[in-house]
Amino acid sequence: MALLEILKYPDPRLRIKAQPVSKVDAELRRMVDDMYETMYHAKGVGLAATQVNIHHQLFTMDVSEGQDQRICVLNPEIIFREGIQYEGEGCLSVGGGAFDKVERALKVKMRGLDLDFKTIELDAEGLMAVCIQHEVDHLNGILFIDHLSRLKQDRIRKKIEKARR
Ligand code: GNR
Ligand code: NI
Repeated sequence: MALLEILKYPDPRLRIKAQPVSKVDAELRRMVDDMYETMYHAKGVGLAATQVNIHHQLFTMDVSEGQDQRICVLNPEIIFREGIQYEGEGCLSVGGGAFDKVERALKVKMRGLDLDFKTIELDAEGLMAVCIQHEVDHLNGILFIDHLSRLKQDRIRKKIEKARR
């Protein structure tokens, strides 16, 4: 296994729209193992392939306390959304200590494929629902800060620029 480099905003590669996965082979399985390792190492609850410069529709997630509930979804689609929640979000690809509330659906139903290329459906709410919406956004080239006001985005951009110098 290997740790992968996580792309950091404003890297333009974070804006690439991911392509559907068409098959599961040894290479993809290895990539998923590396994504889990990278996600756990970075203390993230989710990681989209886009963040590690792989532009295929898949993400890993583990929102459990014990880091023992791995979920990997290929070609995810949110097929149902209900309610609203407004919780603080951060992102492994956005530095500068950026953390802010984003409006999301409270509950979602997601459909996708597992690593055996079988259709799976998952009903989620709370943090898992936030994470799914955040990761599906990544696969479409969208970052959580895109949902914030222009003023807040400018502040985050300035903080990141300062931290770089
Ligand atoms: O680790 C993460 N935590 C988190 C907290 C609140 C809302 C979303 C997230 S996802 C983030 C990891 C990440 O950047 N995934 O793309
Ligand atoms: Ni993220």
